Amino acid sequence: MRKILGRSSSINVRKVLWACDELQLPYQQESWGAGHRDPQQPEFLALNPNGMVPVLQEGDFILWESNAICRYLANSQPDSPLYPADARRRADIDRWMDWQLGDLNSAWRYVFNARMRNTPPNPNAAQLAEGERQWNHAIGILAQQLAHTGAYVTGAHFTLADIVLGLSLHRWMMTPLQRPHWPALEHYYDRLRERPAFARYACQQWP
Ligand SMILES: N[C@@H](CCC(=O)N[C@@H](CS)C(=O)NCC(=O)O)C(=O)O
Repeated sequence: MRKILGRSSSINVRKVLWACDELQLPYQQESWGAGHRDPQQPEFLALNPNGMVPVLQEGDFILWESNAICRYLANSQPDSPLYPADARRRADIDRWMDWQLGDLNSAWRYVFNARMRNTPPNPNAAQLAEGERQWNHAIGILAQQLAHTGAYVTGAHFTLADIVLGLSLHRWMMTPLQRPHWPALEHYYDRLRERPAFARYACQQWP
């Protein structure tokens, strides 16, 4: 049986749960990570030396890195609309997924941790302002892309890129900050909210 190790409060675990949901793939979940089982235990480190969630386990096949897991799951179905086989469409989806992990993720850290996790408890005002500028700048790039496609991140269809960026956008929407008004981005967020899976993995409780 496919097993997903990780707590549902983790944005990276929720990417994988949402992908399973869209792909209708059954799984068992074991809650590891902050507030649950400690991923620094040797038993978990043997699966992922980073001590991070999520981890996918299918028999003796082990995979960590949330976006790689999402791709692997989509690949279990030939030519899934979430991750079409065409090389250029795939490269476009990969590009936005890599951008989410490599660029967007580093832009939200200071502001989100300060405002939503109280870490640090007395944040530096200049760092907060700079963090907010960087986060808004990155989301502005997504907004520009959505104004261009008029629908989803890579075009007319919902793909894996919308799962990973949809959760990131939800985090930005839920965090107290000065948000510029970008109509295409707001329409996109409304479109995502119509999906039943969005309500399960990007709800109020989990920014
Ligand atoms: N690049 C990794 C990052 C994983 C990550 O940062 N996981 C966080 C939760 S979102 C974690 O394991 N935190 C430690 C914990 O919960 O104990 C991925 O995308 O899978």
